Amino acid sequence: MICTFLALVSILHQVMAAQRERTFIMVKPDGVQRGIVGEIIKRFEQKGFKLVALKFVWPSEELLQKHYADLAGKPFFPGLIKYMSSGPVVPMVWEGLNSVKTGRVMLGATNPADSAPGTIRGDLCIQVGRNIVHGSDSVESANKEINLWFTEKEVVGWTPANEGWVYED
Ligand code: IDP
Ligand code: MG
Repeated sequence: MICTFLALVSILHQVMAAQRERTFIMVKPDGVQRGIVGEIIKRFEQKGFKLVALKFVWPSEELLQKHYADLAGKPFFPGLIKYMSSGPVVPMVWEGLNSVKTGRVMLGATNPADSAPGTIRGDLCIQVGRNIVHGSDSVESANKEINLWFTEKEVVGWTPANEGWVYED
């Protein structure tokens, strides 16, 4: 009986740990130019998510075309690539329980006109074509984006000292 219980607890732990997924968050060129990088990092840090990768790069159009491949047919695509390649960006990987879904909630709606106050876009920007930050929309696209922007070595596994105060198990 106790063994069954312990086995169930162990499975539960594994499921919870598996959900400590990774999401790809990127401060766009307007976020960098406007000096909002620290504010965006602060929100993810204060939430309790764990930073596992970060860099400062001026991305090529080729990389951005791969990143936004799903949107290639959209009328705003050329403008999007021009905007995103207009200056340096800050790609990051954040890890935590449901980080993909929660990350999107923290970003707010794509169009800042529809983003709720309290969200990053809702508080800090105005127009959809200058919405300061990107966040993965699914675990699958997060994995694709992480592999596109980072090498395996650039993503650093570590255990924060406060982990037991962020998660109950
Ligand atoms: P998301 O960034 O919230 O995931 P997507 O639909 O994936 O939104 O669009 C990617 C990016 O393309 C948006 O964040 C925004 O910068 C840009 N974008 C989306 N729709 C429009 C539009 O109607 N006009 C201009 N830019 C747009
Ligand atoms: Mg998207």
